[in-house]
Amino acid sequence: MTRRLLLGLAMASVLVLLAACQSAEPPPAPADRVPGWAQDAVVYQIFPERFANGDPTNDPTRASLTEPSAVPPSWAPSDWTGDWYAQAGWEREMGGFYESVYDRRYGGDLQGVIDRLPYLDSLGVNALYLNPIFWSPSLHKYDGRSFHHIDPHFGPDPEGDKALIAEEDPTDPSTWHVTAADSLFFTLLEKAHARDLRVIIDGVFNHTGRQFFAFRDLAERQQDSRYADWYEVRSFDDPETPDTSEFDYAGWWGLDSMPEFAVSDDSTTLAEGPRQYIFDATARWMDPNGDGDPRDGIDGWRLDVAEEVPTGFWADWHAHVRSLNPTAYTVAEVWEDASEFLREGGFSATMNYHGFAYPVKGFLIDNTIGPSAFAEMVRTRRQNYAPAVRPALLNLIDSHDTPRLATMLVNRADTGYAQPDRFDYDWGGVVDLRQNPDYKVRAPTDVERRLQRLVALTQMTLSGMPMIYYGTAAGMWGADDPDDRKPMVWPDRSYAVEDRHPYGHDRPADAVQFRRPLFNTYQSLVSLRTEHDALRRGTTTVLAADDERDLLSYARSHDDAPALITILNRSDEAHSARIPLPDSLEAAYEPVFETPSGGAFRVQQDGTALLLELPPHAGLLLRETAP
Ligand SMILES: [Ca+2]
Ligand SMILES: [Ca+2]
Ligand SMILES: [Ca+2]
Ligand SMILES: [Ca+2]
Repeated sequence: MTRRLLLGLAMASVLVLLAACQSAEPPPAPADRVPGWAQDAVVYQIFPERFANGDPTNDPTRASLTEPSAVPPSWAPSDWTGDWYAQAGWEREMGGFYESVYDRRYGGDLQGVIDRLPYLDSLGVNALYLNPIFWSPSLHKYDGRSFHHIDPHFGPDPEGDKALIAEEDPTDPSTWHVTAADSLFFTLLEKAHARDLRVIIDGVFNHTGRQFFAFRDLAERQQDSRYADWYEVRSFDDPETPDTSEFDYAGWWGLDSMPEFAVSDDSTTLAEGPRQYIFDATARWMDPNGDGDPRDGIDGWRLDVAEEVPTGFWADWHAHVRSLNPTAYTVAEVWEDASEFLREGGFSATMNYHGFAYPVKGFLIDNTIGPSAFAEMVRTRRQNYAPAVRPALLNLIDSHDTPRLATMLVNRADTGYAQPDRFDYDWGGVVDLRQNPDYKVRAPTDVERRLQRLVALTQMTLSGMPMIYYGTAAGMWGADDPDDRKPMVWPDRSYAVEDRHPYGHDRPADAVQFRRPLFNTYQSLVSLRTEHDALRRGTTTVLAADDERDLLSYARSHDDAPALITILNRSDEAHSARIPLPDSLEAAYEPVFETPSGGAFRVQQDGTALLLELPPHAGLLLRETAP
């Protein structure tokens, strides 16, 4: 970022930038950037290495790791059902838990996703977001080695795929093979689409790994490489000094392991080499057979660290994307307000940490803000976006980048934030055990599970596209990366008790198992959302925000569809409440969902008011009855 700012300060660049702005097409209207299906979507996020191992024969090998020589020869794939904090022999040789955990591989793959499509269907979601699936040696694959092939270890023939890929000229798409892994991904798309599940994949276009074909060539041939202008090289190696390498380049966040693509001379887009390559790879996944019909391709992209790539690139890329598929959904990874950026870059939406996850942390998790502040924060942050964008904002609470929801609840704070603006949401100094060894790793209590259900109820009844992180509905817990990437807990497998601690601290022995009642809650809520237009498209009216008693109630209504009313009691006390209904919402209501809780609910109506008795930490959803 700094690098680009500096470049941008050069007068010549400023002039070019101004000229470009004057002649550029205005960004497309929001309605042309947000596909109609987005407002009806409930998304499930899959971290492929940890979701399901459908094919043990393709598991990563020691030789496939980023630096094989850095791990002991006894390295082997890890036990899917073992205690997360227990280290295998090869790991103990490497040192403590956090020294070895990034070299673990569990063997999750695309066959695993295909095998578990019925599970995803049973939860009721209708879209999948897959973390990166392109070839990369790491477990997370944000350091790509190619963008035009699926990771060979996600498919049935890793070594065969690697041999095929070696025959290609990566910059010439006519030489690209369809590998066995590529082909299995196309099968996944076909099977997902047959179930009306859309598929969104991760595009990491800011940087690559060091094994990326262009970077490897550059590292070897230096200024003679045909890829010399693909990266931001600061200095080439001096052959006169054979013992030292002077080769230096820009890396994402200063990391040598993630070299950043160069930008164009006027710094408004990416350099031509990577730009053209990304466009070619984009077309491959959006219309695999190239017949102009995108139905055999993906349905959308999540764009990693989007703000670190020039906005002009995104505007052009979106024109390309929409020419391939006018109903593609694109979601930027931006953690703060992204309204201006989305407009200029042409995105459909952003990951809604700012407008959803932060306020939820403040109110439902930590309870350091009351319902009125929560409602106001959600309303004003949402209003920054164009009306067409609002229902497509990706409302998430946890992801591969944050502690899991259950663990945020276990560690809920009630005071003293280091980052008050975000309620310490995902604040590294707090949620990462390496910086805060007191962050609790235990399973949630019953009260914490009740609070989790309030979060789920809120997520499924507010405006925005809900996204459920894998395992969250199954009851998984875990601190920030790497502990938020444990292998998925499946109902048909049995798991070791989790009783270790990464630093040997005392902790309870926690049974690791699929939590059917919690899954049922998510299932009911997803189904209610799918069933009711008002929850997906409706306007939101706050009916009560009682800071004294921590009660929040809001209605969603849409045309003639039945209205729904959400009521949340975040407090530790039972409360009775009288909630008057405005004229527009006058009707009879019946409960369609209540969170399991320690006490009894009572719902009555007195003319135009709801009379409620609510147990502590309880949530209720009412629906307008047919006249
Ligand atoms: Ca596997
Ligand atoms: Ca040298
Ligand atoms: Ca096609
Ligand atoms: Ca994080």
